[in-house]
Amino acid sequence: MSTGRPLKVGITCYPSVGGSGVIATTLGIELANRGYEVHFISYDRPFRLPESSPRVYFHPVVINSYGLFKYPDYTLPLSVEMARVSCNHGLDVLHVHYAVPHATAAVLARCMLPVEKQPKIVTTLHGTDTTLLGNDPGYGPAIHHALLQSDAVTTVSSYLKAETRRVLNFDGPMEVIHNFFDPKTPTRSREEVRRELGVSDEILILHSSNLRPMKRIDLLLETLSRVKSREKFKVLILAGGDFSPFLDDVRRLGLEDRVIVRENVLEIEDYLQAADLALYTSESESFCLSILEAMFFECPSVSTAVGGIPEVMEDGVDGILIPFGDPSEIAVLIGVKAFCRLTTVKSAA
Ligand code: GMT
Repeated sequence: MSTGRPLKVGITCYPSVGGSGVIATTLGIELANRGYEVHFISYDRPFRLPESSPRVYFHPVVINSYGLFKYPDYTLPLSVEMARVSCNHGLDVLHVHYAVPHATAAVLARCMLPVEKQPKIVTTLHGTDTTLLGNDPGYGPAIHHALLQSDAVTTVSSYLKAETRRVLNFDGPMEVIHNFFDPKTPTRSREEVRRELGVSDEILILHSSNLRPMKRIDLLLETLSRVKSREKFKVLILAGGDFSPFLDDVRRLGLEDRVIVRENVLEIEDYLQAADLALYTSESESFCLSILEAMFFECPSVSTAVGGIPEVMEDGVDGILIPFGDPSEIAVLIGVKAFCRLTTVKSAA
């Protein structure tokens, strides 16, 4: 595509805390830094999008709830806004992150426009849009159709590409573009952050996620309650969302003095540098951006070896991979291997 000017790109993503929104926002900001004009189109301003930034625009989608509708509709107003922004700003590309409903809305938006105003559509699959919704008969055919209609499809891991072939039976081209991390400089020192958390010489275990069911927070807490290590440890949960539904479990498992929660944190780098070890007990994961983020700060991870995670971290090098399932087994591994070996890796780094 050669227009002789920097491209104008529309980006649609979920604005709430989550890996797909983080990737979409970081990408948009970087494109704008490189001279592209970037238009975010979503029901809310993406949480990592600065209030004002050169060449970056935000177009909110207004959702009405009409009496006749039992459920408010997002797809149609989103597609109308995509078409409006494409037409008024001359967008060259609509890049949608997470297929449902964004890819379908983009295809519909393109149909509303005259041929000369139609943008190319790039769809990036992030995970559950294939692994969960792709398997749902109420969504699968619509996702398959939107992928067929997209000009380019990318997935965040080879695992997700293979799953998209298998689950959706999609045989078109797909490019694997792994998640990336563009770290900011921490605003406080490691010592200051540990002081804020009330952590001194204890080992600080980090878990950072949006707490959705496949993250298996139940297993995470169960695992921590079974760690028999004589080492003292605390657990910092960077929660992208409300952690309160898990507080009963924290109490039941006697972890009140161990667990520290910070919700919807923007300065994750401050906390990443303060951690000694990261822990993930996901049952399904297309990539796991949080492991990559921890890795940048030389924080090794103990994680279940599911989905695309083995593409992110090498067992025994960046941390330890464990089969999904038994909290006792994970706990033993944390106690024996991780506490002894991984913390040596961290302190030697
Ligand atoms: O697919 C999801 O559940 C949503 C998405 C998100 O917004 O957090 O998560 C996925 O996208 C991330 C960024 O590409 C990946 O790092 C996560 O592994 C992936 N989550 C799952 O596959 C469960």
